[in-house]
Amino acid sequence: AQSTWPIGDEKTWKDALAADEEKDTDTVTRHVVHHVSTTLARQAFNLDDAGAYRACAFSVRDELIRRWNATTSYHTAKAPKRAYYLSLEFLMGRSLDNAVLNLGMKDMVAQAMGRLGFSFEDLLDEERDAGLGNGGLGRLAACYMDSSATLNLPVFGYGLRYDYGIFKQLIDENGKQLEAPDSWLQEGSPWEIERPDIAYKVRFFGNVEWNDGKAYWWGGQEVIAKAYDVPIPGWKTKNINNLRLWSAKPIGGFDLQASYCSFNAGDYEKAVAASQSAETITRVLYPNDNTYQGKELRLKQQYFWCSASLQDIIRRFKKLDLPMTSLPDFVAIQLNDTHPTIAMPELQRVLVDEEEMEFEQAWEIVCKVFSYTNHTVLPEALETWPVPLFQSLLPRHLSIIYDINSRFLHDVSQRFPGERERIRRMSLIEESEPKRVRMALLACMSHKVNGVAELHSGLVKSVLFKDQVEFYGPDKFMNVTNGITPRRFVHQANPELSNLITQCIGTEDWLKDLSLLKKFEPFAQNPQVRKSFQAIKERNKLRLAEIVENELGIVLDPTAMFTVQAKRIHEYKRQSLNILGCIHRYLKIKQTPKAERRNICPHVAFFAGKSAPGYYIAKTMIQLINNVARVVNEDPEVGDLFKIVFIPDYSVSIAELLMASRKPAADVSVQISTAGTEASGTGNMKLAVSGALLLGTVDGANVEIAEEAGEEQCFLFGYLAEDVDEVRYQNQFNPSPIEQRSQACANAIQAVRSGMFGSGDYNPFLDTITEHGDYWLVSNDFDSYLEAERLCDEMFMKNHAEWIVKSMLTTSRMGKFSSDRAVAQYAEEIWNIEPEPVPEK
Ligand code: B1N
Repeated sequence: AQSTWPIGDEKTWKDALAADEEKDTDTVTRHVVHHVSTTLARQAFNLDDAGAYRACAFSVRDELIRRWNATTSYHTAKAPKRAYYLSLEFLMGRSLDNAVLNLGMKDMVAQAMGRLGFSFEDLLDEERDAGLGNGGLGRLAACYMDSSATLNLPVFGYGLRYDYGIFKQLIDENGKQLEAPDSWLQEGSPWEIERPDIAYKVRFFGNVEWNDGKAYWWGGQEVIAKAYDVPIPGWKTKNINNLRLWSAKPIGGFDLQASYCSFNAGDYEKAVAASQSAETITRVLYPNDNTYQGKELRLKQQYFWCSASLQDIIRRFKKLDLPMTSLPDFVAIQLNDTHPTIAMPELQRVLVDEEEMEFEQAWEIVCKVFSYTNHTVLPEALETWPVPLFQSLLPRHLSIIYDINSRFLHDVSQRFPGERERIRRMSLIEESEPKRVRMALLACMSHKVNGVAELHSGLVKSVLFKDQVEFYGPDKFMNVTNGITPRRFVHQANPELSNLITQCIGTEDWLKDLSLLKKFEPFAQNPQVRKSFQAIKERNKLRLAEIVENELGIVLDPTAMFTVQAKRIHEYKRQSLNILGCIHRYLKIKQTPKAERRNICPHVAFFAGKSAPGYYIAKTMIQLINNVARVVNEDPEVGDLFKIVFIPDYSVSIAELLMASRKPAADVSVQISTAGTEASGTGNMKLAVSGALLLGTVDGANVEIAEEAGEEQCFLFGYLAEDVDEVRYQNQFNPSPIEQRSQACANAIQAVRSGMFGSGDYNPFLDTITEHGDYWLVSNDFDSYLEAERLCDEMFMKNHAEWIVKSMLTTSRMGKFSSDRAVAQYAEEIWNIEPEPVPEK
């Protein structure tokens, strides 16, 4: 039966809504002016680019919200099974260009802004990045939100609304990294919708009391989680999904009343201090990538976010008026790494303590609802929380974890009688001093565990969770290779290339089915198209060179080979190998007689990336890169043969610029992690779709990129993952002299020690290679790295036509690496959810 209209006159409502739906340049212009004069309270006389950007963004946001409302009410009415993506990081970058492209409004909006006297392209640069993440893990979450919306999948994101995102990186006059706070909300963000109506209480600390076998958790500190919603548009679809970010607020009413009662200066100040302590929870993103730092505030962030998200999920489920046992038919929750693992014991607590369910039955439900993605096998990144910290912050959860553990270990010892060592390894509690909770093993109790590239998933099964595979069986463990959104990283970032592909294959559909890129492959044999492809790359390189000259004062030869290594600075990613290779190249140029120098392939080595503020060796590497750059770039003998550029403050927007960009300028993609350490990498995919050739180790998704592109298109080198342990052991316990491992490496290191690149304190970093067992195999891989570079140079110089063909083949064969493919796989193989497109009326 048709439901009756809930309030007021139906026609009035519907006409008003319909009137807003017609969109053309005139109406967009009117809406923008409306926002200028009302939302901003400004006029043509005092409107600058920043203001015009905001007014424009607000009118685009209006359109997003209209469609978001339609999606929300459709999904609420239909109540399909949904997936919830829990991630502590969402690296969204900028939203305006992405939104107008997805909505199909770009031309209209650009025209409207043009009429009002602004350049739309200039306005795009007014937007601040939403930098609520560190690197690949956070950007992956953002790509998956984009793909879920594009595929019309009912996926809901949950994260934290940090007041401060990833810090801003500055480079001082000594080449060192400095950090400044990223106050991205200073001017407010047009892309979030404040939801004062959606708020939950979250408890910390306190006591657990038992009564009749029932646990009561009470006392401690309570704070409010308040929701902010970020609409997520998909490519050419009416569906708009939601990303809900929580912000911590003090419990106003309660504290205030208490301080009215016994009012004195001391209490009042205490109340204010308590409110500040509440807000501290979502103050700032932890700036570590791939390392664990056991801080109490971080565990508070994790529980705050998981508790609020679960309350929200359960409230939505309860509207269906079904028994709790059917929760897994309506809810799938994906854990993005172990950061949200506390959500598992939290759901158990709700089911047992609040819904009064049997422990065993509740735990079965919990395991069915959750699934877990592992993103790293590096031991230093694995979360293990000290038991005393857990005991004080989350006493009830600790007791639940102990309960689960004793049941679990009982099962293990039944299966493997007498294997005490195995039981010790598999316990959720590490018997260290103090004891620690192993979050990854808890997450493994969920119904599916996946790694993020074939090689990585293999290591997850054979090394990290070997015991767990033996216990649970192999079916629980799987691979979903990462992907990237082609909308942002090709269409938006590299519009000329996007247009060329569309022209050649005669449809834009490849943007939502990236496997269609293979239709571009035959055009690699077409000289006309080859010329256009090369021209696009050259224009992009020229534009990048202009930006580098304007911003950094370094003059580049745009015909030189551009190599790009853009990612967090980390020992395992081996910017060390790259910069020592640069020093080797520099020394070689200096040794080459002038007449022979024209045989050298001109090079520009781009570096970009942040180091965690407390990561001393990584910071030293940044300093070395900058100081080598200074010496090389100022050496007149070198000239155009070699330049080194460190692009400061790497962000999603800079990535768009460097990799696959409005200026996608890389010829060579540098992906040189020690084999077995980079779980997947996603920058490798961004660079490859834009036609950069891979110079890399046999690691992470490099393997699959080479498989797809064909090894002839790649320059692979270095020890294989299966051999790393042995080499490492040799380095540690039976080292040969560094000169024997690589004379070239030893020479480059010697050049640094000699003071050629200034007097920075490089020794602690260099000693990790020469004195302390070279854990990351820099010296062992050095010569094969140089050989791969040599082949790369030779091809670029001597056979550029072939290079272009290889570049086009690479682009054409990257269909696999769309995040649409990845998300569709999660939907089918893990979440068991279906597309729910909002019907056109
Ligand atoms: O996740 C990316 C992968 O492509 C990268 O290879 C991988 O390094 C990255 C703790 C992490 N793994 N672990 C983290 C980030 C923050 C933190 O606090 C760990 N990031 C990755 C996407 O799968």
